[in-house]
Amino acid sequence: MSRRFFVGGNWKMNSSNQHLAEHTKLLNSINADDVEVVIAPPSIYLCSVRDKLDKNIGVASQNCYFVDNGAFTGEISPSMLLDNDIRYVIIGHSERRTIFHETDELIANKVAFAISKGLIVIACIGETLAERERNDTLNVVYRQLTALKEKLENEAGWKNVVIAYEPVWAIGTGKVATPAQVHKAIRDWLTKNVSSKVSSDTRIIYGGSVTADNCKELAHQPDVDGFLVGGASLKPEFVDIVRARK
Ligand code: G2H
Repeated sequence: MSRRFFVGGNWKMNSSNQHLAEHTKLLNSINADDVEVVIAPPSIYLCSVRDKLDKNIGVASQNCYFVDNGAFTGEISPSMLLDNDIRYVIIGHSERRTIFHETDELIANKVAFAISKGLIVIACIGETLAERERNDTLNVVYRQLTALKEKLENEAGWKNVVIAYEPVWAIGTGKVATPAQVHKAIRDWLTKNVSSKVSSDTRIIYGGSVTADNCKELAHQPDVDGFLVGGASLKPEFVDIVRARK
């Protein structure tokens, strides 16, 4: 099956009512039905962005917890997201892993719970600079994937997962990876450890300093099925990134 190109805009802790009013107008003008476009604003803006965007553009939370409700101050649950027609969630972003000390196990629990509730999960993996310099890139990526596999259990669990490979050293630094080799390794890992169907169906997207200038070359690398874009997703150039395959 052919994999639909996927472009996520991860606004991180940025934007404002004024910015999102202007930016959503621009996003609605993109007209790229062959691309799955998903915008992840800070949670306080989720419903406003949902209301302003055309229905063919998805909205993602940048995080969620693995319990439906209860005494978990500051958290948001998958059922609350779905109750508000937010159908996607980013889980395991390196900023959650490094700044907020989220472990592989916590992330895997969150991914599995979100999937079980019906969300589409953008699951982030990737190595730090130190790990890369130790030649540990694939060991780290395989460890993060194995944690997911242990919780997702079967093929069906992977159906609504988009894997975002984001080398930490490339995030917001202007340094861009040449991700084709790692993407191929991830796909081979899926073939060997999950199934060839999951391997051929799963979108593996790249994140880390994607811009209008480098997106075309990246978009045509084998096994790169789209992007998770940070800084550039807040700017007009995001439109060019969505159209990177054109
Ligand atoms: C990686 C990416 C978005 P940026 O975090 O997830 O951010 O494009 O700013 O490197």
